[in-house]
Amino acid sequence: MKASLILLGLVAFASANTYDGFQVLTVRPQTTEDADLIHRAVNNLGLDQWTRPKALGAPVDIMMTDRQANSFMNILRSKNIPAEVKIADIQKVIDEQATARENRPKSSRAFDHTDYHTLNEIYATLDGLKSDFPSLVTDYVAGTTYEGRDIRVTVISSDGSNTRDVIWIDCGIHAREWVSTATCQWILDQLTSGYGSDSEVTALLDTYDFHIMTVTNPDGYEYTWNSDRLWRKNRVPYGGLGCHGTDPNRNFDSAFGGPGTSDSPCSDIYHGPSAFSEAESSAVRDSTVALGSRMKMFITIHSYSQYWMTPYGYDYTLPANYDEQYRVAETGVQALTAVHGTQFTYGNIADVIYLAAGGSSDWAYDATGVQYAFALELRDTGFWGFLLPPEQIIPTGEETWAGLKAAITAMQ
Ligand code: 0X9
Ligand code: ZN
Repeated sequence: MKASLILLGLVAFASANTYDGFQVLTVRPQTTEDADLIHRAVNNLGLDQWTRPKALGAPVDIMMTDRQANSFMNILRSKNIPAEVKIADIQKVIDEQATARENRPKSSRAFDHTDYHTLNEIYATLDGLKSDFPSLVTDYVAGTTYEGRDIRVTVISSDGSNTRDVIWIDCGIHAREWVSTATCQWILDQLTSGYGSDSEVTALLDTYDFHIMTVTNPDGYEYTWNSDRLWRKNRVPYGGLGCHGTDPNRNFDSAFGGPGTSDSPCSDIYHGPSAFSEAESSAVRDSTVALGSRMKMFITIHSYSQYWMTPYGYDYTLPANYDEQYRVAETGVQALTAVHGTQFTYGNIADVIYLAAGGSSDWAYDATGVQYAFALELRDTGFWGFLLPPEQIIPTGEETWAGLKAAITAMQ
């Protein structure tokens, strides 16, 4: 008995990914040769590139071991490519945040925006919303994941007629982007607590229904809590190589398999065996297609880098109504910045970050006819990256919600 318990403990420990001896470097390639060199190093060493901006001089954040960083730094120095250590000890940050979480007093409020929450806690809060606001909140299951979890959509509607125009918001399609999931919870809280008391929210909910997918990738999210804090994809085993996961945001039928995707199941940007092979992308497709012409805005929320992006990501062409989408994005960003001074860059995906095919917002714009399809990257610009401290959940929620309200109101 004891021996098997010990064994179980060992197995559990062995399966938890540790980031001991890992750091994040920021590199600023100055020339296309510099960018090529970085690209080759990332590919050859199989490094986890946290950001992939295409502009020369923009910070590229890359996670690697201390040993890799030493030799990489030597090469960069010899080529005069600016680089610095951004997060010196990743495991230390993960451990400190976990300890702080254990010691933080638990809130008695249904929504507790002072911390991130497990999948079970989030789903319990969503259940509670239905009983607390029976005339405002319903939900549906949009799909079931490989590991058997529900992918849920919460519907906030003040008339329940299912005929009003709809704002679609999904969060957490990438598991490690915790502030995205937290921001959907913030938005749900504002909508439900504000209806009838906050005039802006009331006006919005007298015009629109909101369909909110708070945890788009629940298997991945659960995995970031139990095994690997920095997991990005879903958890489907592929390729017989012991690798798991498709990037659901490369799996939409939108230039599937094109630039900025990988056909290796071991890659963080693996596009999957075929378009919509995955439960997460299929759930977004099925829910939004079912809304038909009711859907007026499609918003998918990621982190990090502080961008507000319009299509396209699969190539450099611009959508037919680019000027209009740009105007609304700009209005949103101005309102967002007005709250805490947070700067956002805005424009089409391919120019703001990089080419990436198979993404949800490109698909939504091309396939559903929605005229406003935005992909947001929330805080920060890399000081904490995916490990954004919980103290920043509320300010992030405040500014993002202000930006979204302004954008929705600015739509024509
Ligand atoms: O690469 C992505 O999927 C997103 N960035 S992230 O760092 N959060 O992974 C950007 C998505 C942009 N949308 C499309 N490429 N369609
Ligand atoms: Zn993402």
